[in-house]
Amino acid sequence: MATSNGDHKSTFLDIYASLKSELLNDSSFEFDDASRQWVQRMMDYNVPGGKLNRGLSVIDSYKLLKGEDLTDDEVFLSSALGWCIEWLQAYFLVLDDIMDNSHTRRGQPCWFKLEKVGMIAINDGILLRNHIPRILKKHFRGKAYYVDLLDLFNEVEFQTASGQMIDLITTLVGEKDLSKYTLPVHRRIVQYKTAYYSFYLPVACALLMAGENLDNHVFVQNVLIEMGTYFQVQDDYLDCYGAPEVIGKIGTDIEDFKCSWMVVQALERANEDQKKLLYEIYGNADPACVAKVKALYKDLNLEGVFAEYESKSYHKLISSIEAHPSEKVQAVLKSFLGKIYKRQK
Ligand code: GPP
Ligand code: MG
Ligand code: MG
Ligand code: MG
Repeated sequence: MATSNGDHKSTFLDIYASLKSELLNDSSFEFDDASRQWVQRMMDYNVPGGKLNRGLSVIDSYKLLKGEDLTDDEVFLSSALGWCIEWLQAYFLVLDDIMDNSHTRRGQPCWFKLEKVGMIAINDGILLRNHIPRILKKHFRGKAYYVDLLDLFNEVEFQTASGQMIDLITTLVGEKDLSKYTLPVHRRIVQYKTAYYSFYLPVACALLMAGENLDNHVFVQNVLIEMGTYFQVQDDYLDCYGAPEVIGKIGTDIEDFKCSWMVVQALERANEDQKKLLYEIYGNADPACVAKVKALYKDLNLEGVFAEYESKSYHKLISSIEAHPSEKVQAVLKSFLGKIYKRQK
């Protein structure tokens, strides 16, 4: 079977160091000590500290598609694409944490929370976003799939920003109305804000490297979107039940009046009194209100509802994957699913 993440991780981290150093010596900008130091610290703080699942998946997926060991050059290129996704994620998270008014991320204060950073974080997010086409230009300009790669990153960024937009306008302060929080609304938000960039993008990068035309892989895209939806449901669940020391962030979905899978499930199961209570207190940042919402989730046994959802989704995904004619593609999809099934962080 496939090489596990662990085998590639140290090489992957070495490649981060080399991409970073290229960016810090970019000839299109005259860095001085202060600006080089700022960008270096900003990248180190925001880019490499996550689980790296998305980035590592490009290498793993490409290896499974190729069916044999990768050359050093292929390891470098698939890792560079993996890092582009981690850069994209860093850019999204820096900005998302401002928009969600979050406290911590990956076990440290959110970047914008640092005293010296504040709203400079917005520009840092823009810089991180600009690093991606610079990495792609330097390492992929001569490849037959270069244009498709640029197009892929542009499409996926657009889809994610659109998902973020519906996440945010659904939550508009002053228009707090729980009656619009339904499963189809939730599904639409998470498909766009999470699934494309977290699941489709890594596999699509590997497919492009393998010389495939993405138009022939709509089935794969659909499976990955299902997987991404399942992943964001886990994220919503962990926002409420995950231990901050483990997930590295403090949940804010209840305070932020988010259209989370949790509240949607609660609304489906609540009796009239419970609904009334939810309408009154959901979105109130007072810790006593947050605690009451969590107690209601407990009364409605959302932990059990989630456990059932998790196992159902897993089995559905496995049977979809097994319907794919290519064993290599099946292996790519199963390996990705294996990385997230029953995740605790
Ligand atoms: C995650 O939602 C969504 C994103 C990180 C996409 C952000 C997109 C932008 C264009 C900024 P979340 O808020 O539930 O994630 P978390 O729980 O990690 O904060
Ligand atoms: Mg958000
Ligand atoms: Mg957030
Ligand atoms: Mg979340």
